[in-house]
Amino acid sequence: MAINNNLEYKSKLFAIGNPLLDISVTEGAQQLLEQYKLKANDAILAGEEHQPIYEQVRTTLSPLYLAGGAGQNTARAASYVLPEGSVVYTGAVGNDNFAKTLREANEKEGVESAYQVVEGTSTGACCVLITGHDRSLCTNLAAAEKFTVDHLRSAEIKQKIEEASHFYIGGFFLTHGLESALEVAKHSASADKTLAFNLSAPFIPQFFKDQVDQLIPYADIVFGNESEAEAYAQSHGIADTSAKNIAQHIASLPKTNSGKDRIVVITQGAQETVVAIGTKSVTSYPVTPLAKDAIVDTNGAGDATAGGFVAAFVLGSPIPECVEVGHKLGAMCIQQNGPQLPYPKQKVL
Ligand code: 26A
Repeated sequence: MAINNNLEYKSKLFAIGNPLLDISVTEGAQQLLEQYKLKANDAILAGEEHQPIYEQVRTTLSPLYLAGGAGQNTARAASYVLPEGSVVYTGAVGNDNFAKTLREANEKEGVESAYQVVEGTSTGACCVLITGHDRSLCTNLAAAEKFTVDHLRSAEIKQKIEEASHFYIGGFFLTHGLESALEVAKHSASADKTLAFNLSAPFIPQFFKDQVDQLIPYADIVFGNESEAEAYAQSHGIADTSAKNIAQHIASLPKTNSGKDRIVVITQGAQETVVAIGTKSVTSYPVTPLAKDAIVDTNGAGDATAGGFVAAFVLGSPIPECVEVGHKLGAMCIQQNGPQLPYPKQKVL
């Protein structure tokens, strides 16, 4: 492993996103998909028509309540690899039991919860419907979308941002938090730090294209999966929608901090992961397939993969090793219920 050149920073990774509690259903999921007209493999913001689903799941089924929120899952995964005290995560929560569960999960994984607590609101929730290897995510952001840039400007959080060497922003956060995302992004670029960004879901590059386009110039690392990359290509009029072409396209977009190439990582489930580095290279990395019956559920797999990659990157690992650690955490995650990693901890680096 290469030696980290960011030792002067106290906390290595500062992540920001929507803290959510996942309410995960397997038995009865197919019926709910049909009833609420949800796609088997998708992530959406809940509309009016989806609101009864949470109460229905809670009162008629036996869901699992698990820590979620895509950026928070990535923060916990990165912390699984990094030394104690390396990861801080922020986002907005209510003052309730859901937030308590999230804090406990972060604590178990060594992530510092630097939440903005919005009194009088409920912590956000994501209904997760598991059917086979697909997962459908239907989210009520609630407190999460009340996050304000003032929180980042408070003395306490400002200091944590100063102390960090790397930043991670979930694309989902751009549904409401562009101002805050740009605040962190501009700090990262001007201090020559590293910002990682995740496209998060097809609807982000599709419906929040302007926000994505405003953030990407500051991004040193961009993550996405094949359907998010395709949605990006469609909203940007890119005819060749292959993962390689889209990775190369995003990697070569203008960059505020022009001193280092942008790295774009496109995962494709069990198919090879594509990594483009600036205009220099595009490389495919095969994924070691898991036996079908070893897969419990795929919720959080992409987040864990991004977390593994980022953690190895923070530690100064070369790109192939970052990909390998990402793949290992992704594989470990899909063998658990929801966005969780196995304990006792397994060595991955
Ligand atoms: C704005 N939306 C829709 C969301 C999310 C989200 N995290 C942040 N914002 N919708 C689903 N998730 C989370 O994604 C994880 C899987 O990648 C879920 O909580 C789930 O844990």
